[in-house]
Amino acid sequence: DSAKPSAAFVPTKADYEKVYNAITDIFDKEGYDDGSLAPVILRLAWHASGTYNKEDGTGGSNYATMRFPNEAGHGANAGLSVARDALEPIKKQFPWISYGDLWTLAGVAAVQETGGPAIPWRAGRIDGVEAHQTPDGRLPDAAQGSSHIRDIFGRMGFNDQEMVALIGAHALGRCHSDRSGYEGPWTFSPVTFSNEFYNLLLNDAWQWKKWKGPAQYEDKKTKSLMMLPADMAVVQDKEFKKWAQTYAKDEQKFFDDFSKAFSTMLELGVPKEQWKSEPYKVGQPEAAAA
Ligand code: CCH
Repeated sequence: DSAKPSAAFVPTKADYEKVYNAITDIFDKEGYDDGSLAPVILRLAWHASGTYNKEDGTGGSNYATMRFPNEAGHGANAGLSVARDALEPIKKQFPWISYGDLWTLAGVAAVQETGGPAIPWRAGRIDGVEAHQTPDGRLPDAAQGSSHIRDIFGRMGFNDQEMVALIGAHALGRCHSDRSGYEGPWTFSPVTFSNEFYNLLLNDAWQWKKWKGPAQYEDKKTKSLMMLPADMAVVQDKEFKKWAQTYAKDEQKFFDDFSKAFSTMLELGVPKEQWKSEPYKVGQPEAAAA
């Protein structure tokens, strides 16, 4: 029985399918934001992985150190307790899965169930200890521009194209004034994964929002959408802009590139010998049939 922990229990792909299905069952939540927990859960998977430093191998998704108060309290992680708490009953239901595997698999589900590409994923992360936590400041600061984005994502090992593809995840979800200080969604359909982020960034007129909060942009036409200064860098920087234009024109190319980069991101910091298999696709029709 997959629900019972035991030293002898070796989960198979079918067991991860069960976890995946339990995760997708909690996404719909009437009255919360735009009706889905998928965006905030995707953000948890990214913040759990994006602390990686390729120079010394610290950080990344391996140890799920956001469970500890210090890292949970980093400014960038404000509000992510919503996602961690929502996943806790699933950890109870499947105690054999590590937090790192659970959170990253939940990120995969968030992308796939909102209409995004299949994200290859594999198991093998282990729960670490408090000493594995990384210092504050490893995640991007939304108030900054392209050189900061290159520093932060370059430290994880990503190139320009991958950075631009990854930030396209802002098609999903919204900013919360009581979490980051920023406010509002990036697109008109914040629970649908699409290339809309690039289309809006390139084709809408944007102006600074006049308000007491941190400097952010609003669309001139409806004033209901937002962009962060770091988002705007994606069209202000010539090299970044080329990729934004590519992804605005070709959603399939965005999906392909996002899938590769995000799959890589979810594996950052995990030693090779820990992986239990080659990456596979969970929650896809072919997987269900297998
Ligand atoms: Fe992001 N993001 N993100 N982001 N993000 C925020 C929300 C989401 C930056 C800043 C912010 C990625 C890259 C960046 C999501 C996915 C990704 C917020 C609002 C800020 C600020 C938080 C709040 O108030 O709740 C910056 C800066 C960068 C890069 O420079 C990447 C990469 C990903 C995923 C691959 C998602 C999803 C959200 C919505 C969360 C929600 O609760 O709706």
